[in-house]
Amino acid sequence: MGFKKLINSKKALSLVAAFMLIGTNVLMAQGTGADPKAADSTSKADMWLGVGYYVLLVLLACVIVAVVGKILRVYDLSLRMQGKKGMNWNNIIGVICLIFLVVSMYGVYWSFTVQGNMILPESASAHGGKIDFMFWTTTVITMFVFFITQILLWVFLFKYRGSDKRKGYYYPHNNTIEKVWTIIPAIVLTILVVFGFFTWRTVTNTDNLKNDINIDITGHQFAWEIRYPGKDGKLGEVNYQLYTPNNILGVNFKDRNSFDDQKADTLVLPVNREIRINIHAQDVIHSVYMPHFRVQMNAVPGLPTFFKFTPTITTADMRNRLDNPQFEYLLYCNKICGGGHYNMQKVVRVVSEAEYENWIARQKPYLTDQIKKELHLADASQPNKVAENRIALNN
Ligand SMILES: [Cu+2]
Repeated sequence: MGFKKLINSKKALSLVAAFMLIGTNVLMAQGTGADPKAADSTSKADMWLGVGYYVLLVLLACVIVAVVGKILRVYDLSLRMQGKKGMNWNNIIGVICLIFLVVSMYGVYWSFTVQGNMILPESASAHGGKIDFMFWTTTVITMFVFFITQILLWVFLFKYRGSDKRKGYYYPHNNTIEKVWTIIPAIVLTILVVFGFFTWRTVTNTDNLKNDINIDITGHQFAWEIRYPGKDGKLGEVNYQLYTPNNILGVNFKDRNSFDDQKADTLVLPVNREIRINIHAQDVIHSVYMPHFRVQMNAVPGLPTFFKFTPTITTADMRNRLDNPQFEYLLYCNKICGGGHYNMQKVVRVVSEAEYENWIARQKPYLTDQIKKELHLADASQPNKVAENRIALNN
């Protein structure tokens, strides 16, 4: 094969693409591996060793299959050389199809029993039941279709495997079959989509916003920042242009509502109260994901989004129900937003109203002494002075 031909060959190109992909991953791993923690870099090295191990395992399996195939081929040729009838490849392929069906069905069973146990516990929010109902309806329908089609496909392949005794029946077209397999999936999918649309509408219906708690959640590479509205229940405005290393959310202190805003490390929520989380992103798209509450909403830079929900089970209650004293609700990032994406996690704690009041009273104000100094604010309780502050220059 000439060099030009090699360059043009699809195989060579896909090999190069695969190597480039692996190379990018290694580079990204090195980027985050700059972390001084030695333990972290050891675990990274272990991870790559693990990946290498599985890649080698797959290659080994391919070699074994190729060798067995060659041995059978040689055996087949030697039979023919002796004037005997060679191996019946049609039967072999037919049986392989049946074996594949059995093995893959066992895989499905394994997946249901082993991974099925990792399924989320009951929903801890008022709307979660609706999402779960949709999830299970879709799962049951798709599983039903999956089993029927897979069994038909592989049994058909076995039953009608190539044979010298019969000839393939030429059957080019049948309008009825075309209609059946187009119209039925179309109806089922339409029902699922319309059903999903109405569920989403009820989940995101914001007409009855009363007495809710407004909380800002801001994503950046690679952490979530949480801001509570303080006693007035109102969050001060944010503007990314006001960002400073101390005022990392770019809170606008010309807005009086921002004076009593508080920052928190944990997202603490009172049970059975409506929560409105306002979602911001400062760099790339992140996604607020709280699976136990069946909540997910993208965090898009420049386009604040929100999600409203009501937690219904306290953390303590859930620990009892799951018989797991370590259990915590978690807030994750659900967009692969860069090398430290896995680290974007916060604990969410659902507590009683009294515990919440007690906790919120102990949270520090967002307006720290450093920010006051930065803004030349001698005393934040004198909002009149704010109009003259330095941030005016930023506008
Ligand atoms: Cu993220």
